[in-house]
Amino acid sequence: MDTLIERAVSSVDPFSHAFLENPYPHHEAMREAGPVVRLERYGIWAMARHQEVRDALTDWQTYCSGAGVGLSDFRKEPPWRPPSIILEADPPLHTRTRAVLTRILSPAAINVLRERLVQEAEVLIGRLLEKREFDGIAELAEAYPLKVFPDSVGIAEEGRENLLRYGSMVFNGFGPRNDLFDKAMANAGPVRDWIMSKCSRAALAPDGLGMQIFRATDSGELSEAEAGMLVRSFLSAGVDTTVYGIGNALYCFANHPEQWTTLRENPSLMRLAFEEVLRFEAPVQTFFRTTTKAVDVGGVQIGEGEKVLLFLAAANRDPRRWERPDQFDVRRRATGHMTFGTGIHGCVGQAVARLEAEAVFGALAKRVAAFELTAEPTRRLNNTLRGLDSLPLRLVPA
Ligand code: OVV
Repeated sequence: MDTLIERAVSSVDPFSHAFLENPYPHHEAMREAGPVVRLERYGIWAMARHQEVRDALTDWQTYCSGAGVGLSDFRKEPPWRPPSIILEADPPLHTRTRAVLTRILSPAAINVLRERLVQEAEVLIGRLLEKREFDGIAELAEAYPLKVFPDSVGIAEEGRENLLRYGSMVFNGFGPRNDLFDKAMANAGPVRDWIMSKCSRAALAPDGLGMQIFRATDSGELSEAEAGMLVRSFLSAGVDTTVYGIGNALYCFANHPEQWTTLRENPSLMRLAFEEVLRFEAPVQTFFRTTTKAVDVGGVQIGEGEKVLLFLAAANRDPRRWERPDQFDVRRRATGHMTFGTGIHGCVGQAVARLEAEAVFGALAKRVAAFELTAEPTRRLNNTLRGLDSLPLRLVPA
């Protein structure tokens, strides 16, 4: 008997400038095309509906990470850097490394950073209020994480600009070898060397998150080399994600002033409001998985060893899951968005991300009535991340 299910095929390039500039119409087309879509340009599969993205993320036995979570299949071509032992790993290795970071980054453990992070946010916002006009990306969305995150890990001050360069390499590195990839990798050697030099025990402050990883070598839970690799994971995943997240939040509040007013009138909405930013303008748009066996997705057969592109940001606006998905609404119950992923690889640093956002937007809510755009924001295109290059702002004091 012939099947009635037609396989959806698309020629779209999800890493093209046109797509990255405005992905949302393409997300809708992919969601409507079917539960899974063949992207013939790269010979891969894509999922854009909330249910399918969630199901794939929670089934690590079928959708593995060990072959890389970018386009490149590590079983077929060498990765551009040694694979991450948490992001690009499966159980049992992943289970052991993840346990260490889950402990160090638990909400209770991270809460001890709160006072210092709030204090730093208040100092920075005070300075920006005096300036009145500034670039919300360079002077706030980048400046804040670049101060508090390496301070928390226990990294020296000198050379911290390499963190953004490395983040660009890592997140563009999940895409194809396109112009964005080549540009990010142009000065890869010195940037990589700087990063790796910060991943040794000797380079880390005694009281930071980095040295806490090395403490897990005492019990034999990790080797010395593995501890260094997990510090590399902190430096890979901990900066750009929060830079783009804080930048996107500023962009949302500048474009939706009534939502900022609602938030200021109801400070208890702060945590939900940041989740809504993550749903609505996801800083991390996509991750790949690789199938370990043939699988049926809504009647479509996917073979073994196939790359599957999961559109977290499209799941976040799936009308099957959300009412008025294209509306930014800080009162909505936005938890359940896919921006932190879910399942065994769900973002292990999410308590740090939320704490940074609460500190920055808590400080802003006390003193800023509105954000005015003084010029059009410009986008910074990236194979994985969505965010801005510049966001010219004027603060209206409360
Ligand atoms: C979640 C994430 C993003 C990028 C890099 C890594 C993790 C890593 O473990 O290196």
